[in-house]
Amino acid sequence: MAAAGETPPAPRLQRLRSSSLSHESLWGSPEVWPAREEARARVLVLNTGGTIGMAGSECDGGLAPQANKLVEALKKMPMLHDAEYAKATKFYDSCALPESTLVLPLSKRKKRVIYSIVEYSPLLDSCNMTTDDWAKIAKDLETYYEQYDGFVILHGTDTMAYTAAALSFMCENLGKTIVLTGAQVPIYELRNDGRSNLLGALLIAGLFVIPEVCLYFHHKLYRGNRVTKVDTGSFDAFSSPNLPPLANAEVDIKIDWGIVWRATTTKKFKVHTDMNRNVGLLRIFPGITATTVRAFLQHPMEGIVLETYGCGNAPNNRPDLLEELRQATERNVVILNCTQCLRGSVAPTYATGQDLAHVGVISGGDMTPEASLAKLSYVLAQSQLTWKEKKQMLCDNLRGEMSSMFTGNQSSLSNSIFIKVMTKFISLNCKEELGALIPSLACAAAKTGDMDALKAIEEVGGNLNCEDYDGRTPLHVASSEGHVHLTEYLLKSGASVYGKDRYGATPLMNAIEFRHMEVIQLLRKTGAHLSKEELENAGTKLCLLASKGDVDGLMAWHLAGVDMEHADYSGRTPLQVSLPNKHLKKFLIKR
Ligand code: ASN
Repeated sequence: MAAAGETPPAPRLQRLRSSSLSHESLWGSPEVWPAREEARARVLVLNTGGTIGMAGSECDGGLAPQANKLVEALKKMPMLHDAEYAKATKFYDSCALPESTLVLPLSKRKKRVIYSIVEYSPLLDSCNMTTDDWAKIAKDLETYYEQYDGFVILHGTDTMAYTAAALSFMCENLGKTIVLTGAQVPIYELRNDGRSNLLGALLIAGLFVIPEVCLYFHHKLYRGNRVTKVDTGSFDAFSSPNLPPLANAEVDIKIDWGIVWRATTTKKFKVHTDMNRNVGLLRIFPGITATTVRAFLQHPMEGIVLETYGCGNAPNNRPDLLEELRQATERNVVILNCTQCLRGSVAPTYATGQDLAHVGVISGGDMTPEASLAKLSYVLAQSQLTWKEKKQMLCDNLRGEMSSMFTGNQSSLSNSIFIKVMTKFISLNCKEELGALIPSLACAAAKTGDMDALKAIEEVGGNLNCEDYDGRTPLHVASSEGHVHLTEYLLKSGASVYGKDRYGATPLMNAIEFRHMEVIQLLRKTGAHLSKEELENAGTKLCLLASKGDVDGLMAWHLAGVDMEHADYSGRTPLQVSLPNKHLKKFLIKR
């Protein structure tokens, strides 16, 4: 037995050591294999600037970003870099960007978060950012998407809500976690919020698959397109007035999985970097002149967010104003109505609001002005759409930026009849306990291929991306079983192709293992890919299959995107170790 505090050797490893296969052939080179006993996540940090990395004072020109300083400073902060582990292991071996790679101390979930930092040049105070900077971030996310499990964007707080909202639209079919964060006080100062904000963002991006563009600040994770900066002098600088936080990082990090937004598609991640710049924000105020409104709406303006009073009201005793708005909408200038109030939404309660709708102004529901502007800029850049289609798209809920009551109904677990009946039936005395059964029910349904059961669970608001006790999701199970239609249904219901079970396996690895070719193709189409580590070990697996003449097994790896020329640990390729089998050789040569 291991002594207290000592880690007992994993039984699986022990078994392998005594088997006839050498451990190198199964686990890679000796200096890396001990670390396999703990899971690792790779996070890419894009440092765009902001106060978190600033220095200076009011008397010497004010705070400004400092280049080439952050990585070295982080290396000296034990909570953000485990120097001992870094020295003892080649933890950065399979990182795309090893030069500036750091590692967090082991998390409570027994996972290492390894993170690489890319520093932008120049680093910016976020007030200096433009749509070109959003496009640069989006392109980097696309470039490195397959090489990292999650992403953190360091950003100034002043325009962070705008960037978060813009990126939420620019990132299409997102399947991984993207977290923006920053600080109110530079990380180099004694009392600062940068350290805990960065740590929280890294843990969330590394440990959880929350396929949204999020914003993490002061122990809370928000949906990026729901936030607004509300305080210049508090560490609690952001508010998400119309949606509760996605997660609270207190003693534990508690995710509210029921509200996590998911792309319901079988399309791959891509970014849309073209944003329309002929958009603007116009805040109505008592006495605003028709000349001001006319000037604001003139060519080349294509769309504006009109910030109105209360629940979307503007003066209706001002025919000159209404006439300017009417003429603009007739010229196909889109006018999106948002409230000036921090919380609440546009509603047809008053005549003063209804008269705006009569001149062609569209309701923005409960969207923030930041999200409305970003949505306008994104939608108006969709050159393949007609004006009518663009207007419809503005009313649709694209990324959870507006509440569902403005676009259609969404069921919720807490008020469903299903839950009530089940609660009575199983004699549980609280709904949460039944909610805890959902993962097992959903995985069982996925195992037997019971689409109706899955639909029933979904109808009552059950999360089909839930994890069972082994971290396995219904998609893992359906992929292992080869249920193609069920897999497709789960993907279209928002299931993530990037979930890893406690053994580190993704649905794609499960489908490869059980050779379900159609499922492999479907998962690949949706953006599933092997990690760098899995690809590095693929050579050994391929050689093993080739030496047994297993064409099906090889085909599964091939469909998963693996090159048949991958060599094993000794440098031999599958072709070199394959049996003298004509079909097999032909297969390997053709690929
Ligand atoms: N001016 C800074 C910025 O937005 C404010 C901050 O980051 N706290 O870059």
